[in-house]
Amino acid sequence: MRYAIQLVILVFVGWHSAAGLAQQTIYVDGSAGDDTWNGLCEEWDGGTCGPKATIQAGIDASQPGDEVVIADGRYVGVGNKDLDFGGRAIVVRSAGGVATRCVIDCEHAGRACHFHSGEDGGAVLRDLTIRSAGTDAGSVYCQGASPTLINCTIMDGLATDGAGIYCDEHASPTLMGCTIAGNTAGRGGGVGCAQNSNPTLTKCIIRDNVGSYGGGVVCAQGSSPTLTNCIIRDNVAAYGAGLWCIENSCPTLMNCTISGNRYSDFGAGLECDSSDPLLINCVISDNRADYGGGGVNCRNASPTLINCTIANNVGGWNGGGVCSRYGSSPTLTRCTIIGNTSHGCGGGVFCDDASATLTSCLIGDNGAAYGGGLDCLSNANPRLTNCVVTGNTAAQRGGGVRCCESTPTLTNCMISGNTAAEQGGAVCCELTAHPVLTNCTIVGNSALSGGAIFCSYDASPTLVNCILWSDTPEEIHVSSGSPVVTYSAVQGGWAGVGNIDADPLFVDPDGPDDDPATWQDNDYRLSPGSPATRISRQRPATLISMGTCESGTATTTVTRALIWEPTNSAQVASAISIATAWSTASTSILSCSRLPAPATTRRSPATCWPTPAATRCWQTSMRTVCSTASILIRSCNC
Ligand SMILES: [Ca+2]
Ligand SMILES: [Ca+2]
Repeated sequence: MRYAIQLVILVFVGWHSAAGLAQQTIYVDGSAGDDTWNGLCEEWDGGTCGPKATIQAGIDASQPGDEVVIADGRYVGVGNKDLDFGGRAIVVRSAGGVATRCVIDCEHAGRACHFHSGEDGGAVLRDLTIRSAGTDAGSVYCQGASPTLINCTIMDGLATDGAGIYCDEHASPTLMGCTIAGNTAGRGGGVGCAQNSNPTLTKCIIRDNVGSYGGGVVCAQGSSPTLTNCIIRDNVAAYGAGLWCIENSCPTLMNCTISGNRYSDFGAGLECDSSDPLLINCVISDNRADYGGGGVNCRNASPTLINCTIANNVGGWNGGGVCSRYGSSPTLTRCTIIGNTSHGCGGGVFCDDASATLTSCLIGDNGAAYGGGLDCLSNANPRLTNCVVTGNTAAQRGGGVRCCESTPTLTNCMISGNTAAEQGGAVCCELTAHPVLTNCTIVGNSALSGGAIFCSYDASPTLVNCILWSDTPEEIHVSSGSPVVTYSAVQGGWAGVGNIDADPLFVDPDGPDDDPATWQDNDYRLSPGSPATRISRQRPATLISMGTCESGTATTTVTRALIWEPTNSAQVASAISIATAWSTASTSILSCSRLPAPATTRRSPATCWPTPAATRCWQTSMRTVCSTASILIRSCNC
């Protein structure tokens, strides 16, 4: 009997919904309408049929499945703001389909819309401009509701939280093709996410917003939005001008550009605090922080970046590109970290009492006072594998890498063409630093002393199977300390088991252009018959190559692009799975990242030996932010 009753109820509900789906169009016309009319006629018929005058009257007259169509114009005042769908699955859109011509202007008193009745994706705002809200939260406020916004512009709003859109209490709205611009809030000038809210933003632009925290986007209290093909630019905040992620919030960004965000103390592009975002195929460029982490700042955080370009960012004191502190451990795979600067430590990457894992990354053309490419300070133990550290500059010590009380591990890395005005052109080791370099080629670096390696204050680097050659004024300079060098080729010689002092016979160390300073074309593979190849037979069996690579052993170039525009969580998971598989493949994996235009330090291609000049365009249907330059790094598996 109970089953039968349930069945009857289901049938009744089904019939009722079906009746509601007989779609009607409710017309709203602010200048020619009247709220006493029924809304069913676009123009008044002289009786009761004519457009409503206010948007709320149109919504109130609608049934689930209806469309409320708004004539172009500017809508202000009661009935045209603080809109409430009342849980209806309806489409509210402009008649003309052009957002700029149909404007809901809140005149800085109230918000445009408050979704708080469990609305789902069937509740739609489309082709509208929402402007000048003045409220506690959100020009559009989604409170435990997940509506859809398509081709809307939200601008000039003022709020305490999430001035553009605020997502709260498990709200997961979908935004497609929206622009959120010029809004101002205490937290989340453009987008605010709190209390496990996971909005999805696709092809959205979040620009010129201002917040004390999170100028563009705030992710807080376990909120993990997904942004695909989005641009987050020119936002301003004291912390996290682009994105501010705190309290275990782990957004996913794919094919996004985070650029030109500024005036942050820390984390101008992306600030991660106890949060682990995932970024794939993203560009983080031209962001400026006053103190640290121009591109990315990590505080007890472990973000993952795959195939990302971190370019031309400025970290005032530390970490122009990436700043890792307070036990953080970011993972960067096939990333390009290029042209970043800081006045203090770590032009490219700065690790302070923290680690980082960099695989198949390029750290090039960065600059700082200490550690032009990478600075490791106070128990910092980053691991670099298959990386190229090249063309970086230190105004004082450690052109490529500086280590202070730290134990970084560099395996199969190329450290070339770095410059320090004082000590340690390639690697400067200070204060009981114990870096471990295995299978590394250190070549063409220069400094006042210790072109390749400089040791002071009881530093004790370990080098195995390395090549140190053509560094000026000498390869190794020990002020105090005890470097241990074995099975290595060192120009000028160095005491140690298996070491040789013989030209390793690089294929073409200055490249086809015969200029050692232009590192892009320099070819540091070993020629057949290189003494470094012969000596390699004496090395421990587990180590198969001296330096980063030998000629004639390179496997077929493999270039793969992760081009993906996921439309659901399963596809996102699949993309992550593929990217992860690539990052662990043992054959030649090339990293290609797009550089934003104009990029002042565009290089192509950069590698430890010539590769086909592959120019690739990444698919972003938002716009062509991609690739007139492609930088390739081949990880060697000689
Ligand atoms: Ca040459
Ligand atoms: Ca050259």
